[in-house]
Amino acid sequence: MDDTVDLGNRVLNSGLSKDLAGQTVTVAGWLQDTRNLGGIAFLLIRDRSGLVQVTCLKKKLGDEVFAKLSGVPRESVVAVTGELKPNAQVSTGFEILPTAFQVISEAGTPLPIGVIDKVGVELDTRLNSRFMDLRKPQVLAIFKLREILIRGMREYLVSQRFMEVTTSKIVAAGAEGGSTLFPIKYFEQQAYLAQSPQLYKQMLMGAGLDRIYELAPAYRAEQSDTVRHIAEFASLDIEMSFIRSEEDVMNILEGLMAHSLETVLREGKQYLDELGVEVTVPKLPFPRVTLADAQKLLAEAGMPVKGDLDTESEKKLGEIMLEKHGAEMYFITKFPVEIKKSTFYAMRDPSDPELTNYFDLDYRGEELVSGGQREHRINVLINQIEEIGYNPKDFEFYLQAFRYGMPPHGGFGLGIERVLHMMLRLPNIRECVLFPRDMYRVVP
Ligand code: AMO
Repeated sequence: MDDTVDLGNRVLNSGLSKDLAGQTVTVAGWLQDTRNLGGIAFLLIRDRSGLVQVTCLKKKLGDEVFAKLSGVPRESVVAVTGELKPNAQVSTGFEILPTAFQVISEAGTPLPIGVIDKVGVELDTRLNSRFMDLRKPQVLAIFKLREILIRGMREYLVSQRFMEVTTSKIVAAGAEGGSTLFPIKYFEQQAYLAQSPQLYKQMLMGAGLDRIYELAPAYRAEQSDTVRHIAEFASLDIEMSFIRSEEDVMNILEGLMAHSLETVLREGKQYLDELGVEVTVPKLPFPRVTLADAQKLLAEAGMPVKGDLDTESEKKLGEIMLEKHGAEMYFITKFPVEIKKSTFYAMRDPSDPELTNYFDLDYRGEELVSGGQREHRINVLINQIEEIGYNPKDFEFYLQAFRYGMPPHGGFGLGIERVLHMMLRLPNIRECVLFPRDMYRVVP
């Protein structure tokens, strides 16, 4: 038995099938499990595409080699060359009979967490050893689906002539209120991590870019420890010009959600099955309910709320919308100025100055998106900045873009992890981030 393997010939496990019977193949990956039955041992090798069985016969390999191969610790990285042989008893329909076997990197024991053990492990423990946790197919499935979802979103935005941009995440002023800003020392100045590309998206409308999107991290110093807040999330932001009202923005958002969920269903079935979840593509148009009507519905259901919806009433509204409209996704529109006051850039409803042209998109009771029509008239915008006690001078870099020709525009910010959290019915949003950040976690 050769103990070196030429990795140049390596193929993914998913590239093998019983059609390759009799051929010599090379695979490499993590040794997931070994079943040693005395005269025969089955080694399961996992790569990102799936599992392959390597069958070792003591008679053929000799005692010493057989003992060595069947004694390699679980989760070691190994490479194997051997003959592919059909075998109806193996779930893939074939096995590999090794002619060369190399232990590339031996795993220590015991493992920090098991990869195949069914014992429930706390999320915190899993996150502490995330590299190992990610080896589990059910965990990997979340990130495969994340990638498919994002691909669907990009595809849709490109089809609607949106241009991808990248804006700085180091900023001099917040856009979403001071309480969740992360201050950073930036050379000799005070700066912050961007909570949202808000002000930059709008400046790009002043630059004439017309339709843009950005997918980038956004930072929030969230002081509360909840299952739906993280300190760093992936924000999909869009901004578009020459809109008639927020309805034009909502139409894009509906199309985006329907197309991306369709993509997930079409291309991610195997991963949804791995997680045991079913996803339904939302029908267009999504129901729209004003915040005032949502409050009425909640009062009728015995849960009166004044002002903005809290977590519990959002959840309840999700149940009501499902029951009343059969809708998992719906818009809450016409947020009052009182609630959106800190959103100084929000346009107020021309027919009712108490209301804004702002909306949320909720998915089964959780907010995925906030957006609306922006105020593009500089004088009104300056008034709104002053109304909440900010100094327009601090926003001069932004206001400049409104002085020399700014079209009517609007957009939204969507939390990617929120979509996954609800779509995959996961208990905690942290499951949708490779290396999540929160009040207590900054490693790994
Ligand atoms: P908002 O502050 O509502 O709006 O954020 C938009 C969306 O971002 C997601 N999100 C979060 N996800 C996880 N953890 C968090 N701590 C967190 N905070 C926000 C949510 C939310 O709906 N500038 C506006 C957007 C716009 O008007 O274009 C903004 O940032 O899914």
